[in-house]
Amino acid sequence: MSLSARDKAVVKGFWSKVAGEADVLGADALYRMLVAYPQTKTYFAHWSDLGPSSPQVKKHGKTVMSGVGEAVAKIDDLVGGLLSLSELHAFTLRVDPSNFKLLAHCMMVVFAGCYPDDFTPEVHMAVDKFIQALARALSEKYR
Ligand code: HNI
Repeated sequence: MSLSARDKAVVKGFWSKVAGEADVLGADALYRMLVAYPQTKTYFAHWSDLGPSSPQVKKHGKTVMSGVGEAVAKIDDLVGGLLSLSELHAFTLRVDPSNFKLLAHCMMVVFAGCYPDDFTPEVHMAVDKFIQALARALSEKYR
């Protein structure tokens, strides 16, 4: 399921609206993932605090969203653009790729909750396609 030119334009338009809030959105999505899918906490066992106001969750939420912003910029070649990030998750961090879908879902929930007017069904579809493509690109180096 590749992104059409229209999908890409919709994703870029939505991202330009939310990018200013990306740090908070990322922390929200990350915290939601840790609570709703507690098995994901295993990767962050070295953090002292996994709560909603944890500085580590906030900082990492920002980091993850900078990765998403980078992916928006590289939307025409997600696999190439995210290769080193994929290598990092596959070989160094050893994150099971099924977790990418869990975080992607949490991002969708946060987008919908924070931007009920902008997150129309059309935006939902395009952003979902994009974020699934991002998850696939991140899984690229696993085999
Ligand atoms: Ni992820 C580090 C981006 C999903 C666990 N992750 C990063 C970094 C970026 C990033 C950027 C920092 C890289 C660096 O230091 O060079 N991660 C992303 C993106 C997604 C994602 C864009 C999906 C949308 N990561 C996940 C998931 C998990 C995950 C689903 C586990 C459940 N990531 C990690 C861990 C680190 C990490 C663990 C290292 C964090 C640390 O500081 O210890």
